[in-house]
Amino acid sequence: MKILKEIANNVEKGDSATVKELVKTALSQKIEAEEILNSGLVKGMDVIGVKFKNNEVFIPEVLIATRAMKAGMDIIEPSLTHEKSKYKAKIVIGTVKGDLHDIGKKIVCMMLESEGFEVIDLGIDVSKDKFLKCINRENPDIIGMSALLTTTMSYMREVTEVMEKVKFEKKVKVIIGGAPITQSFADEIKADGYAPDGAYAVDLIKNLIKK
Ligand code: B1M
Repeated sequence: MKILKEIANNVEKGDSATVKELVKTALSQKIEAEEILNSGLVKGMDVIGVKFKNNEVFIPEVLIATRAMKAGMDIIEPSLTHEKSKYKAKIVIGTVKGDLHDIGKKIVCMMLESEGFEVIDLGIDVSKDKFLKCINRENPDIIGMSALLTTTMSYMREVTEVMEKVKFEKKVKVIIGGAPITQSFADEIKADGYAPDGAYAVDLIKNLIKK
């Protein structure tokens, strides 16, 4: 669809104002919010990701594209909220210590909220102490960790290790995700699940809370 391509192109260019307008227009054309997200906004970020990797763009361009992506996400967020589902669970989520990437985590939070889950977003650079304090304070059903760097994914293991006792006492489950994460890494660090994207995270949590 032409408008989705234009959204992707303008995320890539970092033109926040145009992204906002295009997203509003796409919604008024009754294009599903999830489609705008996945085939428009995320597509644009994907292109920036490849260019960043190939040294065709640098951090300033990536930051400007991030801002444009977030501007679009703010517009679609209310449209993603469907009727509250019968699934009730409290989820605490954060990007692990040392890692500042938060776009993917925010998408996951938005998708979970749209399913009626209660989400507490601890933000970025979240230490194991902060996760633990939050478990004791909030009694969540699920802890979700996100990491985008191969250097920070190992911190997830530190969190699952310190959580081993409390996980059992509080009956909390741990899920992980982010570009470098795999199911085998999740198994290795004894996480209860891995989700490659937001939609999968929703299904994974529905299954975990049934158990
Ligand atoms: Co960064 N960065 N970055 N960066 N950055 C990557 C991740 C990189 C792959 C780029 C590259 O080289 N190709 C590379 C990592 C290489 C590696 O570790 N192997 C990289 C690097 C190297 C760096 C710096 C070290 C660069 C530097 O300073 N020299 C630095 C590190 C800073 C730090 O964190 N300490 C850095 C900085 C930045 C910016 C600040 C400029 C910016 C982040 C802005 C922000 O997030 N507010 C940025 C960005 C934007 C990227 C890329 C281009 C895009 C990431 C993104 O938002 N993708 C990225 C390249 C890439 O991934 N292709 C890159 C879109 C998003 C929708 O996808 O985040 O994968 P994603 O989320 C998905 C799934 O992964 C999953 O669902 C999401 C939705 O579908 N998911 C979960 C994510 N979390 C989940 C949690 C779950 C379940 C699913 O359950 C809890």
